[in-house]
Order: sequence, then C-alpha cells, then structure tokens
Amino acid sequence: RPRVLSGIQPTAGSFHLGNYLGAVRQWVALQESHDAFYMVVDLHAITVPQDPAELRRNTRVAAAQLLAAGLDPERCTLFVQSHVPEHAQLAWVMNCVTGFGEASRMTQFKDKSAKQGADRTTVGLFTYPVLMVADILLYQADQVPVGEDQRQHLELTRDLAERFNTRFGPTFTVPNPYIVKETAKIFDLQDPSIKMSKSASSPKGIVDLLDDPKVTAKKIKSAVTDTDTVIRFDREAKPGVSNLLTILSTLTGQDIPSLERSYEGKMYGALKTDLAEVMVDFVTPFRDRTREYLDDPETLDTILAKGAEKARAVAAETLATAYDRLGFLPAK
Ligand code: AQP
Repeated sequence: RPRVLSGIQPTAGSFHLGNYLGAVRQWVALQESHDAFYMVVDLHAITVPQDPAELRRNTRVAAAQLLAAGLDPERCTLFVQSHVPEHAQLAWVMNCVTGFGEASRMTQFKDKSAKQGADRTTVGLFTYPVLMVADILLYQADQVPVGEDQRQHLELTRDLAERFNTRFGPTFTVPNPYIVKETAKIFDLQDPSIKMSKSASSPKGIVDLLDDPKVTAKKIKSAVTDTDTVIRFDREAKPGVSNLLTILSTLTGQDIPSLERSYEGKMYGALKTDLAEVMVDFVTPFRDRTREYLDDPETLDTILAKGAEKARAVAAETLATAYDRLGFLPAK
C-alpha cells in the first residue's frame, strides 16, 4: 500500500470548512486504500504565540475532530507531532540542507511575516516549511493530501529530498502532492477572492465546524454572491456562487452541472437555504461526536499514545538512516 502523511494545526480549536473539504475529508478516504499517517502538528502551532493551557486543550480538540470526521485508529496512525521527537531532530538536519534564499521565497512566510512585522515574526515561522519537509520525509510518504496553499511547501519537500539523496545517497522517498482540484481552495464567504483562513478571514467569512449550527446557517445565508441572478459555476465571474456550489456539491455528492440544472430559474436564496440545511445536517453530528471524544480524554490519549508508538517505529528508522548517511558517529 502506498503511504500518505498529513498534518493539521491545533491552533484555533475548531477546524474550519476549508480544512475539512481541502484536507481532512481526503484523509478519511485515503485510510481505506493507503498506509496512512495523520498528525496534530503542535510543533508547527508554536511558531506563533500560544497559551499553554489552550494549546493542550486544542490538541485534544483537534484529535477529537479528526476522529469525529471519520479517522479510524484501526485503519490509520493518528498521533501528536511532539510525541515523536524525530520530527524536531530531522528538521534540524533539513535546515542544514536548505538555502536561506530558498526558504526566503516561501510565499506563506512572506505574507504572514509581512502582516506580523519582523519583530513579532519568529525564526520558527521562517523554518516552518522545513519542519514540514521533515514531517513528510520521516515517513517515506508517497503522497501528501493537502490544500492548494501547501503546494509550494510540497515542492520544497521534493527539492530537499532529491538534494539529500544526491548528496548523501538514496535516503528519502520523493513525495507527490495529493491535491483534489475541486476543493483545493475553499473561499471566504464574505470575500470570495481570498481563501477561507483562520488568520485572514473575518468571523462571518469562515465556517467553524464546532460553531453552533444556527450560526453556521446564518453565515451561509449571508454569504456574498453577486448582482447577477443566475446560479452558475464560473470561478472568475461568479466567485461567491461558485464557492457555494463547490461546497454543496462536495457535501451532497451531486455534480456541479446537475446542481446548475436543478437551480435553473431559481434565486440565490434557494441555493443558500439548501446549503444551510446541508451544512447543519453535517455539522450537528460532527459536533456531537467531537464532544463525545472530548468527554473521555483517557480513551483519546490512549489512541494518541498508540499512534505515537507506531509512528515512532517508522520515524526512528528513517532518522537513523539519515544520521548514518550524514556521517554522524553512532552512539555506543
Ligand atoms: N481554504 C482552504 N481550502 C482548502 N484547504 C485548506 N486548508 C486550509 N485552508 C484551506 C488545508 O487545511 C489543512 C490544514 O491546514 P493548517 O494546519 O495550515 O490549518 P490552519 O492553519 O488551521 O489553516 P489556515 O486557515 O490555512 O490557517 P492560516 O491561514 O492562518 O495559516 C492543510 O492541508 C491546508 O492546505
């Protein structure tokens, strides 16, 4: 079975609809056909300030949501990144094969650091993509299911894997991105020219999966569309409507042309009402299941401990090979 690896940050508590449609939904499907490793990336989360108590809680909330979304610990390896120290260890190695200029070209870093200002930007945020490289290479992943915003980091991963392999001998699998075109970028409900995002979206523009379902319905109903009246998929001319169609199509399994046909002659209100209903039907059981996992932290922590053990077995082997190739003297 080919291997997949991916991660999600525990920063905000609730996942948003973009995280789910762009990434987590694929994770659930891929556990059936792939040897799947999924993690809550708490090391990545501390690249921006975190309150310790909240980080601890949000890490459990993230794991609970992944289980609620359908990850099955019998079918995949689910763990917390900091439970596997090899991530930080290989990240250091990969930092030392990354060019400073190369890292400086990462657009996500440029955007985020420009917003925060140099004094509030950590060196950790700068090397965030390199930690991600280490995350992926440790597991010899063939594919990495992510949203479009991670494409550049995946290219860096491929470059660094190839560079290391050329310099020191074959060590790492060169991974491919696994990006589902239709849902690779879910847009902000209020500003459909930007991606739905924790750091850039306004509260009305982002759908948090753990929100009160009534709030979610309201956000869908007040989504920005356009002054036209036709319900048609056209990313350029009708970004708001197209985003709503994408979300509805993915959650119902109905393709976009058939949705367009079913809304012929209907107003935007009809589309929004239907989508609001579909969303409420989706998030209500999701919230309940998440809460059930959180009500039993012992079981949750046991799942994560077992996951970390399985992950470590793979990660330790890769790190040992990399250390050996580099010429580190083995510890007696
Ligand atoms: N809008 C999106 N559409 C599709 N996929 C998305 N992802 C994020 N936003 C969208 C994908 O979700 C996965 C987890 O990403 P993350 O750990 O970076 O999560 P985050 O930090 O909570 O996501 P944001 O909103 O993107 O945070 P900001 O903007 O603050 O950095 C990834 O696979 C990502 O591609």
